[in-house]
Amino acid sequence: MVKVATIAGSDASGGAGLEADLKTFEEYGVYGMAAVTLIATMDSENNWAHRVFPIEEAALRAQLDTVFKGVGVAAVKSGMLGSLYAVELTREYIGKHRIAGYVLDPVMVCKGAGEALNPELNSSLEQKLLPLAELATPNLFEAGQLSGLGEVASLEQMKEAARIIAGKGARNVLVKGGAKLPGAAAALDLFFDGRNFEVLEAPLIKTGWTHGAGCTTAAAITAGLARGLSVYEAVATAKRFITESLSRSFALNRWVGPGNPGGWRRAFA
Ligand code: PXL
Repeated sequence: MVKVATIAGSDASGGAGLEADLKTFEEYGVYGMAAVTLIATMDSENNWAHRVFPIEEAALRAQLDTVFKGVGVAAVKSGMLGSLYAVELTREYIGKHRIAGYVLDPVMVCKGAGEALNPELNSSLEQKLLPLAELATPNLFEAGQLSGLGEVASLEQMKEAARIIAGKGARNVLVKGGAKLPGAAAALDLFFDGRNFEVLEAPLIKTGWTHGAGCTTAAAITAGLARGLSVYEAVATAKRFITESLSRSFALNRWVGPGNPGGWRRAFA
């Protein structure tokens, strides 16, 4: 059995975080494990306001021991870490267990939350985790932060950000423009392997229900790597996966709608 793990927050609404990761791993036919870093909750009676409950350090370490010791995970993804000790522990376990297929999803904002979560964590993430990453998967906002460019709003700026982020240690970078690039006629992401750029395009899916798209994409790439795909193949496959997922997204309630990882199965069954 191919085993993969996510180090991520729990999204109680089920669309993002480790819930999205585990659903995605299942679709890829790999065995998913999870070390939860924090629990995010949302208030449906107060504008879907987010609250974050960190998991204490000893509990996170004990989960990482459970996940890594004697298991042989083929690839690992990290998502929302939420604390300096979660960054440190992630570095320690990825390093100690020599995880070659480490996908760093540098989650800094939740859709709907607006503001950056724990901005003071960003430099720690950059210094401690980027150098271990086989792939970093920033969205436009995160690419702007990690690169120091601030705003990233064009393909040229995506390229510049990818180059800078690779220079900080990530072996490969996927800047996820998705539907967010101003004026984009397609969902457009940029892959950089340290030398060459590849632009990945998919049809724009006209939906506001995109919760969890970033988590799902990074989880799909992680599962692809675990199954032996090259980094580029894993990225290109994940692009098709997220497109199917978003084409079957739905309203969970009046505030939020998740993608639907099962869309893949329905499309190709
Ligand atoms: O979509 C980013 C994200 C990641 N991880 C957790 C979240 C969210 C957004 O809600 O709750 C746990």
